[in-house]
Amino acid sequence: MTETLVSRLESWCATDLPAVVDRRSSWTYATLAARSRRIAAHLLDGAPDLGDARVAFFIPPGLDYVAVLLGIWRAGGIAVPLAIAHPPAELAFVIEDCGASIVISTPETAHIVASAAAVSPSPRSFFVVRDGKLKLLSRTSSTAQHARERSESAARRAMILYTSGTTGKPKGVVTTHGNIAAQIQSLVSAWDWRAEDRTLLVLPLHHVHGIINVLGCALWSGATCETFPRFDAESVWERLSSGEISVFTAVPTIYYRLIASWDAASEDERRRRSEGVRAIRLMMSGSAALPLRTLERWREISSHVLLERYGMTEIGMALANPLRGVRRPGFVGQPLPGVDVRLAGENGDPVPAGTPGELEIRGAGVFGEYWRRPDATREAFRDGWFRTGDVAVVEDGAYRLLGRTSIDIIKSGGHKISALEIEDVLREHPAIAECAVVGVEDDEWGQRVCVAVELRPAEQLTMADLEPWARARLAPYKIPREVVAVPALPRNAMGKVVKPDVAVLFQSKVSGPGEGQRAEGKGKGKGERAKGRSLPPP
Ligand code: MLC
Ligand code: AMP
Repeated sequence: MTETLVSRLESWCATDLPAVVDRRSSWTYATLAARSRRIAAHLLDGAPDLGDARVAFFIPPGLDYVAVLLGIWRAGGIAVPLAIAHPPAELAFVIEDCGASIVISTPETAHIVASAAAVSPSPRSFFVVRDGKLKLLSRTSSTAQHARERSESAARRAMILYTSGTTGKPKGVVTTHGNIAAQIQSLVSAWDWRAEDRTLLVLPLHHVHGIINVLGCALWSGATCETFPRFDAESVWERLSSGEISVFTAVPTIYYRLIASWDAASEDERRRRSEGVRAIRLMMSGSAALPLRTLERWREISSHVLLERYGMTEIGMALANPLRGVRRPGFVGQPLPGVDVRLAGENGDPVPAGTPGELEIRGAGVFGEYWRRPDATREAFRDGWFRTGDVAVVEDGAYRLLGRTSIDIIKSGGHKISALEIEDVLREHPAIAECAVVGVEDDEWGQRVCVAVELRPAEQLTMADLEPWARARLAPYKIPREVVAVPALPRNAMGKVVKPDVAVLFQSKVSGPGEGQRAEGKGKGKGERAKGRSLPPP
């Protein structure tokens, strides 16, 4: 029988190894397993199986998150982790789209989730969790409606993660227990995870980077996962330099922040940090392109050459620089174990070496479907290969990413963002007649979200006006950091907005007053801020 994360967890229960460390305590594998069993029993309420019921949960990283995740799987449910940073409007979309019949939060966050869940009239049960104990707050449906044989078999759906695409609203990526096991096993083998490892989780737990690369690999291996409620450079440095951490992975923005914190520290403190961090055996970066400058500064500070790898919500990880051997700056290495990779041209045929093509992926870790989106699922595959939408080239045997096929996909702080989704929301603003959202290169964030707007007659719009309005509707990382008003958006002969020309508005110097109004957001990290200008009407 194929192993799953739950069966692996059982195998560590006989040890007294710590599985999860959070702000409250250190919890052994045996305790974690016991808590997850109790949660499963509570969710089942006497029924044999949850029958693939979707269980959405809004829990910060820590024991309760992990126990709930495993409890859902033990009970035969599909886990849908909600993003802690999201406003109720975005949470409501996910809860509704996945058709969650059970929602779980902490007592402290119950009001946020309750207001999100209340938006839809669908019947559901609402629990809060504390120290591995569930308490029912309200129930308008029977939890276990479709009872059937209980199992965590490889083919069974396990998790739905929401990801932005080119179609506006996020889509639910469904992975099975088998997909998750394959994604984790590939990394455990490539990066030599073992029970003696101790990792630091500073990433959010609604993305594969945090769930698979950190938590999943640690639990699979009997290692220890120290969780942080959220990223904070000073406390992360404290742990990284403690000599107790062996594996660390993060997005480039986090390394940027750690470098800024090191730069701001006293000379003694810098020395202490630099010496302490050397004890780590493996430091990795991914989810967005690692700028050369960040890689080099980190090498000077820590003596580590960051291992850069490439992945995606739909596939887990696909390409990586080697654990041992030369890590080439600017490259994402070679296929990970169990992953087939090819580069395809527009007609779908593989391209010759040295020619750029779209990255396509095959393997046991690749997801099977977008939740209730058969058309989107069909379009995502070509001859059994998953089309990533990323363009790459192979040079001297290693892959180098060149960009994306869609300009409407933005990566900011490691989060994938759909420009179209933001535009749909912004068009609801009373001052905005039309808008175009673009990602503009940024040292700290990779890309920052910017918007050009055509205003309604006699309207004005500054970032100060837009920010609070957007904050109520969009996750913080989707909020535009700069807005520029133009008489007319640049369009081609077909009337389609020309996004590269929009991006230029934010990269060029101010060309004079009266050509458009602009206001900058509070985004940090760009030494030389671009000044905007207006385009003349076409
Ligand atoms: C937040 N801010 C931003 C921003 N996000 N500014 C510009 N662009 C953005 N994207 C601003 C806020 O408004 C706020 O400003 C300040 O930064 C702090 O905000 P925050 O929400 O507290 O952010 P912070 O905690 O600092 O978050 C930064 C971060 C976070 C890098 C820790 O974004 C993060 O955890 N990113 C990782 C995402 C991830 O895990 N991706 C993996 C996807 S999976 P002010 O002025 O109010 O202070 C994947 C596959 C793969 O990609 O390959 O791994
Ligand atoms: P997500 O959909 O959030 O899982 O993000 C996946 C996307 O992140 C990929 O399609 C890439 O565009 C991007 N990505 C991941 N790793 C890297 C990397 N090392 N370099 C550049 N882009 C990356």
